Amino acid sequence: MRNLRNIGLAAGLALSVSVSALNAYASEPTVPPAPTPFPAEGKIKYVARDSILEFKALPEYHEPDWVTEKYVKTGKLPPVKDRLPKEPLVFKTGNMQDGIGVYGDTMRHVIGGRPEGWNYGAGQTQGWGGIDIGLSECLTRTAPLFQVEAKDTEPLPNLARSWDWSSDGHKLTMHLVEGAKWSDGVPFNADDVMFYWDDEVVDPNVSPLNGATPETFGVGTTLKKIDDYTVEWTFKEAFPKQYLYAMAYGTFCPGPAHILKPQHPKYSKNTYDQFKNAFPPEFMNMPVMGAWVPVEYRADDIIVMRRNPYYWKVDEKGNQLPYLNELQYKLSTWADRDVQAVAGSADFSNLEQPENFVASLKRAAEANAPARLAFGPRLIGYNLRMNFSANGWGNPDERSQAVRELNRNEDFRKAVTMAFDRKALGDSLVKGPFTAIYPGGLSSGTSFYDRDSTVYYPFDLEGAKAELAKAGLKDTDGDGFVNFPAGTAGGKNVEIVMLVNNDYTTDKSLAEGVVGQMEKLGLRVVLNGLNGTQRDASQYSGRFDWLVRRNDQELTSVVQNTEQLAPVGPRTSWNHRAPENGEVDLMPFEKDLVDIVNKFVSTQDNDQRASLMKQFQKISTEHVYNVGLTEYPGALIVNKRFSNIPQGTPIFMFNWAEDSIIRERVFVAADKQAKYELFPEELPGKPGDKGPMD
Ligand code: BQZ
Ligand code: CA
Repeated sequence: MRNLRNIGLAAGLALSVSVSALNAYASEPTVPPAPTPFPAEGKIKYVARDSILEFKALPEYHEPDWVTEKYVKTGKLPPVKDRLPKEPLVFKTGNMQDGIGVYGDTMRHVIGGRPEGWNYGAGQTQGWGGIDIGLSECLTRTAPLFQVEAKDTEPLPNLARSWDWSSDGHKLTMHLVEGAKWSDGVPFNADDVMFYWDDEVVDPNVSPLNGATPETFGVGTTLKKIDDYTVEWTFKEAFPKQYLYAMAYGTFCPGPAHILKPQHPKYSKNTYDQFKNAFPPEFMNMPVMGAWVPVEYRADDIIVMRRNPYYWKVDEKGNQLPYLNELQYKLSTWADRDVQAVAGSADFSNLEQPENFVASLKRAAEANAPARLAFGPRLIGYNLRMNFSANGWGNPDERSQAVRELNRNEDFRKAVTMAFDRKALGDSLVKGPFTAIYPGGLSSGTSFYDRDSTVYYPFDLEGAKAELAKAGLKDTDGDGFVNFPAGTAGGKNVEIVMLVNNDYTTDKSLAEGVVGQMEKLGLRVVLNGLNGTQRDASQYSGRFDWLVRRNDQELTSVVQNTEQLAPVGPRTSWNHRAPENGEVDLMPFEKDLVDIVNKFVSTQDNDQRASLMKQFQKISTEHVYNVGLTEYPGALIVNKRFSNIPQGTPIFMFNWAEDSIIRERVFVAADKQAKYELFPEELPGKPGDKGPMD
């Protein structure tokens, strides 16, 4: 009602005041309304960080009987104890909800992405949905930290089993797991780490998937090999413990140097493109450190992965993990993943598209429902992001350049944010208590969120139109859409091209909502809908004016992908990067955001970190760094036959649930095992061979 009163008031006064004074009565910035309480089911059981895992030698080791019979006794594989590190990673039973597991069965995923190839380090996607998460082991691991209190936590050891800081805090010595092997039996060591760092992160011609750049680990940071199992980081700041998060999934997951290096342009006649595409989806048995290896690929149908016989993790009884012999990834759509998971023809889904909430809830509530469905906190959110680069990122044409200049105009951004009826946007996805008014900035579900530091410009179409006029835009030809000023882009209607991920109904629905609501403001927005892979390519190269993008870890956890909060480096922000060989043309408030993020990274004082994030939230929302659209809770759907699914796992926080549930510890009790395995008693073959080992 507040808005109506405002408009009434403003209209009443309009008789006696000029348009310019009208702005004074546009609804004043305020804090977002308290979101409808949404009781996240499955309360998280908080545990101590060191109660999850450790590295140690055990008196004996075990493997599935068929591995011994078919592979070890026939000499095809060495005994399991020779396939494990001296001190493997041991998952502690106390942290396993259903205890020690048994071998057998498969987990059937459905995904909406498609594999470009297996060269993750050169930026190829494998189709998302947990494939790359399952293949890639990274220096540290953070996804399971959802169950550890935020204040006293630190990333878990993984490929890096321990680390020590120098007394002045500028050097970090990292000790790698010793004696672990790639899935083809070749030793893992510091050469793999250094190839990823030197030839995939630092090499400006290579962009790893999930966007790691040298600045992800701090401007000026260096890394060097000390010996086969030791590497040493050198940082400009002292004790920047924050970067241990960047050494987890997404940004530090080394590939097999023995396979990749020979294809890299620095060591071959290949071009960078040939390097990136050297391992197409048909290249089977790509060596991995992950628990499962791709052994079968049928385009638009399925990817099948079989257990890695050299996997370097065990349970406390010495059983080599994983318990599940196989993972399947049916190549379909993201919406189909929800449908199949609740129907029982698939085993797992992150319910993240509100259009599917009601039907999924109904099916999961039935007595014979095959799957459990549990909502978590409101951590799924969407932002409209404007391209702030006015110095060439993405090579804009005259029209696009003019739009970017508008994007950099605060009156224009205020007009846009005030023109959004966020209640209507949320209701267009799903009615009920799920969606909340989200003005942008940090997710309300993260521990760093502070509502009082969040500036919200309430829906006020008249006020928005006044702001648009202040930005110098008028509808000079009376067709309902404002025009560029004469002499800019031919004085034609402002036309904004908005990049959208066509793989999601939700992204498309929100984008259509944006087009409709901007039309009421008098702004013409044109959709550029691409599939996920093409959308990522256009976005990373800056070929967009506006972008509708689902929030990533920097807004849902703050400590993961922190560099993406602001343009702290030339290629770290989602919507503001440097052109080829230039600087990022930061606006004054962006400089403040960069300073805050840099301070956040180099302090471990929890109170200071909390207060820095309040400052970040205030500045970024006040200056409309991004335009929030909506936020809501996701739900985890897992087939009931699986055990060791940690209670209350959020579908997204430090990473997605495919990582957080720790799939290598998940098992199916013997009496519940189904015969879904497609390659029973088969193991991966040699790199490049077709299918499993013959
Ligand atoms: C989860 C996730 C696991 C990427 C992807 C996809 C890409 C983005 C994002 C999500 C999918 C699922 O998200 O939607 O539930 O399974 O894979 O990686 O949206 O297009 O580029 O950031 O994670
Ligand atoms: Ca016009």
